[in-house]
Amino acid sequence: MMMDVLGADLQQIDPEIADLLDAELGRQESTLDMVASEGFAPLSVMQAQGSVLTNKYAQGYPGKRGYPGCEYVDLVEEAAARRARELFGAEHANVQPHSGVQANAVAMMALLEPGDTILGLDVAHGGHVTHGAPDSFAARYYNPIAYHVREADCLVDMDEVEALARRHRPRLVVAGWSAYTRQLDFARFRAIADECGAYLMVDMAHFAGLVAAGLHPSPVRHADVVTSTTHKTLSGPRGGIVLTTRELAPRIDAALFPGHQGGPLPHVIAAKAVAFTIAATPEFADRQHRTVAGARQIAKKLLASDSAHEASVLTGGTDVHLLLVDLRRSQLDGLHAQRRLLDIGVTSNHRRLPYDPRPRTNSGLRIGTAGLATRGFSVPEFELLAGAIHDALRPELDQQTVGRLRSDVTMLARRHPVYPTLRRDHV
Ligand code: DSN
Repeated sequence: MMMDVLGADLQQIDPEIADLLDAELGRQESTLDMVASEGFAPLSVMQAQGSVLTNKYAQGYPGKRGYPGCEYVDLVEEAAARRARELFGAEHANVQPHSGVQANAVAMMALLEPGDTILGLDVAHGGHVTHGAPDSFAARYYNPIAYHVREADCLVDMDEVEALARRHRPRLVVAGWSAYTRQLDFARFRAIADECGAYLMVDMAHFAGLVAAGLHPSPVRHADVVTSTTHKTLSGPRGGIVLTTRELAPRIDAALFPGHQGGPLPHVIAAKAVAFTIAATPEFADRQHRTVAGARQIAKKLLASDSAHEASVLTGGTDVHLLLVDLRRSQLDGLHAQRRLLDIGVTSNHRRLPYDPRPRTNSGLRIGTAGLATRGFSVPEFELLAGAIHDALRPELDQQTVGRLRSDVTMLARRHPVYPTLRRDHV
């Protein structure tokens, strides 16, 4: 008998992949995700993303598609763009980028000619690869100059930004980061860009959720272009957006299509629309508050340590959803510390620190709290977890302590399931 391929369940069609998805659900439920660039998409977002819109080609923009049958896709994209504009107070939103990298590439293509100079934060100092790291498309097509954080306090050195801008006259100044824990001075970046006749682009991929909740200054009124991912603190589907002015909108849209891609992903655009609606709610704002409070709590616990050989925290704390554990004086390196946390059921990622004496194995560990706040963590849970992280990063650690810490983590994971209605028997 022929199998009903269109109607059959995944488990029936492809048990191998179905079992792997099930196993991944189990991993997400039973461990505590503290990778700072990750979050959990609500079921409603995943429903939109797993919808019939995946079947539709919609090259172009609403009302100007290369295919018929786009009447509903048009409405979905218009809703997503309108919600993004309203959420962030932007004049124009392009919701088609498949990722944050693509959003940055589109913005650069719209504003620059090949060979133009861009000024961005050094990737080893917390910048993103697309801001001009060697081997990135930005380094291949443009001329990247890096600014840095100061060695003394690890804060972005705005005097250096200004001096480099005066010397190199960049066409684009990029503000934004992948691993930084303080708020940037967007007004000063704007003034520096204006002085040398540059565009200002802010990549808010990491802190977009905080901006939406009013917990972080918005870059929108300062920047010519703001790019973001829609996952991370926004906890929507994996994807990107570009926000810009009415004046620059045609250039951004043309750089995306036909500049960079053919058909957009209408199912992902629908999921972005759902995520923007959720991000405008008081519940979302409360979650962002718990996110920042949790990161501060963990930082406080690590900073309270009286041993000079234990983990510390870069910049002495955090204003955002992540902290950077500073292991420069610890015998543990970043990779080792990442493994320590994994052993107790916490996922985080090691990262090179500015002025890192161990550039290969790294002296930093990046820990984020957005995912756990989405799971419902608040002060008491973050307090307990802060103690577990602190103990796990002590230079000496015995197996008995590992077992105790792992039980604490398992208890927290059980207390806060991610997707209770999807749960099987994992935790
Ligand atoms: N921005 C990276 C991160 O922060 O993990 C992903 O591109």
